[in-house]
Amino acid sequence: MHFTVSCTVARWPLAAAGLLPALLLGGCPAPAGPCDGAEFADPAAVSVEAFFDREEFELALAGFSCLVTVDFEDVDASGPEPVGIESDRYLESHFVRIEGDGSQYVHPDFGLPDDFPEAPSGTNLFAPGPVATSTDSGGFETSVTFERDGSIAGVASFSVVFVDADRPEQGESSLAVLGQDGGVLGEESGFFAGNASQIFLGFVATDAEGRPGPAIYEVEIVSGSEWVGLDEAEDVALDDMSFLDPVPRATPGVLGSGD
Ligand SMILES: [Ca+2]
Ligand SMILES: [Ca+2]
Ligand SMILES: [Ca+2]
Repeated sequence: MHFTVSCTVARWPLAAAGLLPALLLGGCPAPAGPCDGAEFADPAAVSVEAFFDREEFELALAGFSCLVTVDFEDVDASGPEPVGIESDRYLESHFVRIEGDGSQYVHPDFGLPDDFPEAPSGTNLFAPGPVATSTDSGGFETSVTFERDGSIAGVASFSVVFVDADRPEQGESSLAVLGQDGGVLGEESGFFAGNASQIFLGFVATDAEGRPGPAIYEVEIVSGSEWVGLDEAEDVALDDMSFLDPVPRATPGVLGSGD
């Protein structure tokens, strides 16, 4: 079973507001054909593959729709303190909910310029809260889900960039993608590189013919082992959460049961 979805870029106000260049820099391949009418595979018939190589990831999506990217550049975080954002900040514009352990923050370096000298896109990075206190080392886990047209939704790909994952012995970072029933479809953990490194990691769900299918309903991200600005154990920030057009689960006559 195949089904279609429209995904004209103009629907996203952020693109219209001048963020399209950032979106393109964030890894959106030039669509080989029109986004409207793109054919997704049946989510039940797909398997999931991980990519640490951005080019290979984009190749797996080649000619298929365009990626949507949350690059956090719309947040004014030019002051010294991290800026809190709501988990539904990108719900209307991107159909995505980004939820930290208790809160969510954006800042260029979270007070650690040696670890975060530059962002993968623009100047802003993301990190989950809560901020560390004298008795609590704060948050380091993020849940990403998708909602559209009043329904939870699935995506055929998800990628994110981990920044400064350089102390795995103090806390492993990981990325897991979950299916509609909450089962883990794919997971990578323990990856690391040098100080201030930027590690791309993406998952693509495809059928046997390589056609992407919207099988990913939730993404769980572990970024380090403490609030990103604590500087005691493993501090890791995130940027550029990208995914193919979310497809609502309950689409009568398209997904069948729609339950
Ligand atoms: Ca950014
Ligand atoms: Ca570091
Ligand atoms: Ca680190």
